[in-house]
Amino acid sequence: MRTLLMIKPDAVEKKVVGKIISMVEERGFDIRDMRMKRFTRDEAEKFYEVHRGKPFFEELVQFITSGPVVGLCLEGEDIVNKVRNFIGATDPSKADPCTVRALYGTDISRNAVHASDSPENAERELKFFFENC
Ligand code: FUP
Repeated sequence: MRTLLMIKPDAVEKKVVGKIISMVEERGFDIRDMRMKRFTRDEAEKFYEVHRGKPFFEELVQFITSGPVVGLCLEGEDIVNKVRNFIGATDPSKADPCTVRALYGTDISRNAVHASDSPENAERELKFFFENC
């Protein structure tokens, strides 16, 4: 099973990409592929399609296109759930201590990382970064 972990523009700007990748390795996750890119508005709207129409949609799209992001393809048993637990709750102030969002997130919209929430979404989201992952 595979999942997408995405390091968001706030974390790139804070220069904590290396620290987050170190956490991934220390946790023992296997990195299968990795790439930095910048989303176009069209890609961002498609990536966050499920949130279209919600009050935070426009801010979300603006934020995710505001700078480069780093996508990691992680592979392993039950990896979707494991990585969701590893990143913590959406709101960093509510995330468990020692999770990525608790350590490096700023607020609910600038929360440092994204991780796929199901194996189906993982396959869909990985395509934004990797053609042959
Ligand atoms: P998560 O799966 O934890 O990334 O959270 P959601 O899918 O619920 O939300 C996706 C992104 O929308 C979050 F990372 C940040 C943004 N968001 C807001 O900005 N405000 C909200 O109230 C909820 C989500």
